[in-house]
Amino acid sequence: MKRKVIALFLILAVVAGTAFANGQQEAADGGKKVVGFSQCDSQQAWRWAETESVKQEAAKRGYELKYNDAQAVQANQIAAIRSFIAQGVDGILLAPQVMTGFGPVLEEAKEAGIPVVLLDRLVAEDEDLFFTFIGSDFVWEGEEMAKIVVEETGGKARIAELQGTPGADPTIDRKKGFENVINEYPDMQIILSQTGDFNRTKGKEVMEAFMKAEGNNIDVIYCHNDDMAIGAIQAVREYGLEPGQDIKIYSIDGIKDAFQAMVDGDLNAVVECTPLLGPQGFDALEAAWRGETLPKWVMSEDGIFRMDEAAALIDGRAY
Ligand code: GYE
Repeated sequence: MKRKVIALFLILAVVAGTAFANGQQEAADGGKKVVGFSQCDSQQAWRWAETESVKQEAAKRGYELKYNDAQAVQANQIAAIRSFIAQGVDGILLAPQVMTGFGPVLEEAKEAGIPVVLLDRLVAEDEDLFFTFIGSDFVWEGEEMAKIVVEETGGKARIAELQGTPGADPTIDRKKGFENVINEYPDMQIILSQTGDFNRTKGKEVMEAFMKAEGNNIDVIYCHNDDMAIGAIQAVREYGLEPGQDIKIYSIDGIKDAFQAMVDGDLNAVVECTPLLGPQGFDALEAAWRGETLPKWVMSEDGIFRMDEAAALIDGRAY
């Protein structure tokens, strides 16, 4: 009997000791950090890669991640950010759908003392309302793409353009950058231009309409992202022309499917735009938590890839 009491006492002591030790540790490091990630859309391969990168990095660093997919509706995204604020998260990663309309909710996050890091797209709001923007130089992407098109067409082409989501900075700047270059060449002309919403299905639908209207007059298709290019390739083929040959096709992002399309001879070149922003996103939040400042734009390094390089590189692509 006595021995049982002692044993029970020892067990209780060990349990209590462990609880105390855990409590101390939590107090010392403030507990597990909670981060909200508001993703604007999940209908694109590029965004799956970005979401994976964020999820993996959160797990690696031991943070709890609250994930919300706004399904391409800005109101959903604003509601998600409000809910993150109400839950008292320690930081927010925001991949915004468009540039405008986020001011009020960003004010609310600021008042709550929650740092917001913008991933992959910028907002047209006061710079004090976000900690930093991590993403690519979209004007550069458009310019580099146009230089390749000029080179591969001898500076003479009738171009159909598939634009991204209206009001998003990659759409605005990829158009601007491309036009900066082709405006120097009188025989380079955009004859059709419409949004395909950065989306494979819509890209295909718009391209089908373009083919019906001008099928045999199009020399080049410039797509603001790879997903739309994959849709455009299908539309060109269904129309009875050979993508990559009869009509040259160019796009931005560098997803695996685009590399495969280059290997297959359907896509002529891509300018890269990396979606692997998780590590930098959490580095930025940690800097904010330490009270440091970062430049308002942490620019990604991107590459340029032509059709003939794709076969050697496809296996090494991380997304
Ligand atoms: O190119 C596209 C995505 O904002 C950089 O948006 C991103 C772009 C990317 O939907 O595929």
